[in-house]
Amino acid sequence: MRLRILVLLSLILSAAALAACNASPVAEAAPASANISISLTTNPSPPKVGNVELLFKVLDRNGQPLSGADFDVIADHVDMKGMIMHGKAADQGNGVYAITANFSMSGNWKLSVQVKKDGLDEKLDIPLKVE
Ligand SMILES: [Cu+2]
Repeated sequence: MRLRILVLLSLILSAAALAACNASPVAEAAPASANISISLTTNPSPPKVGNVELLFKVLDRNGQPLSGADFDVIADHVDMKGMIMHGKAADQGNGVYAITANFSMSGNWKLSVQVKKDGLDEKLDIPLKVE
């Protein structure tokens, strides 16, 4: 009987660990244009005031990872005028671009990203709620 309880307990624990694994990171948004789609994950997730790692995964029109692009990010605090951050996300390979942003305030932010590679030049806006 005692063994059975232990087995049950370990099953519950492993289920909880799996659930936690699946829950993070959460895709915040997946906007798309005719030529690319971008999915955003954040660390921590959901994003909180302070340093937040933003990971953008870019797929081309064929659904293939788009690497080697110039990836520009502007973060604008929508709730206020003139609170803007700007930077370049670094190519991590496999279509992933990373940048760490320091969000000094919670609320509604807008990430305006520009992806340039060869003849491609795409701009997309991604809303981001910071807790
Ligand atoms: Cu602000």
